Amino acid sequence: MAETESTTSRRKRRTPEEASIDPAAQEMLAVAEQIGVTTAFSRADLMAPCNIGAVGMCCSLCAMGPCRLTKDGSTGICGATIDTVQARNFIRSVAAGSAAHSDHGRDLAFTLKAVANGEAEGYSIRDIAKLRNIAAGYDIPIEDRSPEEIADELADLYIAQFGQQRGTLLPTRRAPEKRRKLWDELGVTPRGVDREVVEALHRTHMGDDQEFSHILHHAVRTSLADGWGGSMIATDISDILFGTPAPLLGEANLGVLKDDMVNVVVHGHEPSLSQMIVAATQDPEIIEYAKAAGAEGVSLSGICCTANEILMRQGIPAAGNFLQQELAILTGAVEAMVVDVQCIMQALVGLAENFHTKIITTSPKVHIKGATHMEFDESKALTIAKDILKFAIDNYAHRGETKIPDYKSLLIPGFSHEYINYMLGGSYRASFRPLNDAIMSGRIRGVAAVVGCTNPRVKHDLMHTTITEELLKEDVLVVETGCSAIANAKLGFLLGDVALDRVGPGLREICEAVGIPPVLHMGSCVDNTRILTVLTQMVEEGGLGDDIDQLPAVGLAPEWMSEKALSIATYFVASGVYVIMGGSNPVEGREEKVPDSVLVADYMRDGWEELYGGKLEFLKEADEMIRCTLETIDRKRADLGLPEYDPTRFGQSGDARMEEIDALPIEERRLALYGQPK
Ligand code: XCC
Repeated sequence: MAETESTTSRRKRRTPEEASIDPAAQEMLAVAEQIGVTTAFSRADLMAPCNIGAVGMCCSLCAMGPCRLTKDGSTGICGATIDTVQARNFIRSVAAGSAAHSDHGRDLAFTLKAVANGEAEGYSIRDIAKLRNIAAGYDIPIEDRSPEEIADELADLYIAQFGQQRGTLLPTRRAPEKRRKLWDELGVTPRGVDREVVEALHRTHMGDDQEFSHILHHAVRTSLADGWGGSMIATDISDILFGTPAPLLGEANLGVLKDDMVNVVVHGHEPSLSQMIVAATQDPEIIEYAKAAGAEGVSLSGICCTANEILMRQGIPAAGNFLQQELAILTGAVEAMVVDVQCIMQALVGLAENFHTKIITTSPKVHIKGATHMEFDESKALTIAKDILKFAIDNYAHRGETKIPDYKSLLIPGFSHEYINYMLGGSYRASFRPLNDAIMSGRIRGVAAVVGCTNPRVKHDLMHTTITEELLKEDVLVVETGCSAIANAKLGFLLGDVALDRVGPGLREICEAVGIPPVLHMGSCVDNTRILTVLTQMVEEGGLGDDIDQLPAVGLAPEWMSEKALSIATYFVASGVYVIMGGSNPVEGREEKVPDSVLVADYMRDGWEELYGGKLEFLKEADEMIRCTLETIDRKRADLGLPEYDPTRFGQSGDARMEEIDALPIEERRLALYGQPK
């Protein structure tokens, strides 16, 4: 039955405690209730997802439809089967996700070009060593050349990757050799970023590709153009221009907003403008301007991946993850929310009308009706950043009552793959050897990447934190990006001493020896490419097989919601990783098998595993995700001939053990230390 006003209004509304585990979010949801405004949480309660669209069985690709395929054997007016329709919808999502990440990379390549030519106000090349390393990897001459000359050539090479028509997308050469050969044999090596995205759209136009596995074959190629293309380019250039992250102290959650300062929240994904806003907040002219307006200064914080970009590099606090964008406005303390691209809810503008908050759009690609548009232009980036801050400061006088939740947590972000390499071996012995050795000995059972969005269809932050907590107890090292990292930061998992009491004995020893938290925050969503690089370096270090699919590693996106997440999942699968997605499965819904047919969901699990050694699976419950993660890690350990995981073998050394011994009476202490009374 179609959803109507009367059926929606009868749906159960969750209490704030049922909607989120985060007390700051709960407080703001209660405020929303009190003042009678909606949020994504309450709108999700009121609107049931379309049960045909949710499982990819609605085809709206031509005007004979939309055709709703509801039962096995049904077809669209053109005869398209459920398999074909689901695969078409899936690849279109992958293409959109790949396009979003890659267009972000393209814009950064243009910024690099402008910086190299002195045409970008306020920017400079911050990481010359990374620039030289990357350029040398592409055979760009680096000796006796200025950073600008090298950057100019690298920018041209990267810009060309988007429009390249034939050949091989260059960053793919960073994948393990065996993997590259496999991609070549299977015909999925991406040629050019734009070409793969365009072909995905062409293939799904009415009357084109109609064999679901053939459509999905190109979905893989399109996703690889993202992970080993556009996203990797974005990460490289962000590091070159804004600095490669290294650990620093940061804060997360809505409590980072300040009562006595002008609060500017940057939200979206691209670091170009937000980095300039960071610089502008330090400008004496801006500080004076804020003081003249009666504030103590300007306090900058972030939401979503823009937050991660400036948190990782400058320690600018994260006000929250995706589902907290509206909640930040509900505090009444935000003078301006400055948005760029991706994950920005249109509802922000309507909500902000209840407060003094100004929503400022800055990208030529993203306008929102009712928002103030102040377009970003790299040639006068610093001037624009200052104009935005002055606009926010002028708005401080209009602030009414504020309700800032008193919750914030410390975290240590900044684990770029370069830093992980350095921290494991130091300046002269930088290497992944200690990590591989720890996995081979069983101190670390395996590695899990817990990444991705938050989604109001599930309890906010709960899946991310439950899965992370359980995997840490099982001695699994967790790496994170995106909104998942912010979720776990709130519980202290990204802070060594807080988290170490909650991890298994072997992992604890390693974290204490190396001096790291058990959850490594590796950045924004485009920075999932850092995880690809880490996996590749683990393979190249030796002892854990000769390709990524042999590593005891699993990827999880338990609260995913965006099309970008599907692209990321697909390129990880094609790189050899078992990927578990939570929430809804966009290719399920068929209950019986038509004879001789394969379910699309089964194909993504079993068919892709046969081809790539990685597989994609949609699981509903956290327990199931944890079980499947551990089973896969243990199976891969066994396949590598590594000792079976046994936590009782470890935990006899390390800080915790020393503290226990120190607390003993002297005789017992000697016994514990030397095995006999002395
Ligand atoms: Fe968006 Fe990157 Fe998802 Fe968060 S995790 S909701 S995509 S901000 Ni990428």
